[in-house]
Amino acid sequence: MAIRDILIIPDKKLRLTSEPVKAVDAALRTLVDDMFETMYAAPGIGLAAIQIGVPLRLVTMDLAKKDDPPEPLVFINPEIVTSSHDTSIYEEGCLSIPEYYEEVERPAAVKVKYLDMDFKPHEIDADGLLSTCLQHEIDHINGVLFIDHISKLKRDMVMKKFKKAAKKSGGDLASDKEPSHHIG
Ligand code: GNR
Ligand code: NI
Repeated sequence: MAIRDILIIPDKKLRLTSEPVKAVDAALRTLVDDMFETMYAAPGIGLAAIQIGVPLRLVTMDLAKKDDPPEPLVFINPEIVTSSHDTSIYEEGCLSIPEYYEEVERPAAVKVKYLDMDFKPHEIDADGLLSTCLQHEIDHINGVLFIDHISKLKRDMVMKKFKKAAKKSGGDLASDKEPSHHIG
């Protein structure tokens, strides 16, 4: 098992449309193990494979309360079948947009079909945090981020901040970094 690096915006890979998982083999099991290790270490309650740079339609999740036993969930090729007309608002965060939190309005309930690790199909009716988290992760596998659901003004501010941070820290040659008198 290994903790993998989580991609941070503005990494372009986060905008890819992920490809369906074709089979559960040893490589996929290792990937799922690594996703759980990475998600628990972060810590986060959900992770899409693309967040560690793998463009597959694969999601891990654990919504167990702190101090309760872990409840690891795997969703392979998840799809929203139906969405409720009524909506709910949750404050969301994303491991690919660290330390930024904003309220997002989404359908309150969704019916989601997916495959399990035996490639057996399931359908679940989700509401509450499970509904929000499934929609957030299914967005990821379609290259969509939660900031796409907030105002353009807020989104532009967040993108600007993370683009600046990426430029300062390693995205560029050392010679391209701003002089030290700009630090602080
Ligand atoms: O850890 C996470 N918390 C969270 C909180 C509210 C709504 C969605 C999430 S998912 C997020 C982890 C993540 O970035 N998954 O893609
Ligand atoms: Ni996320």
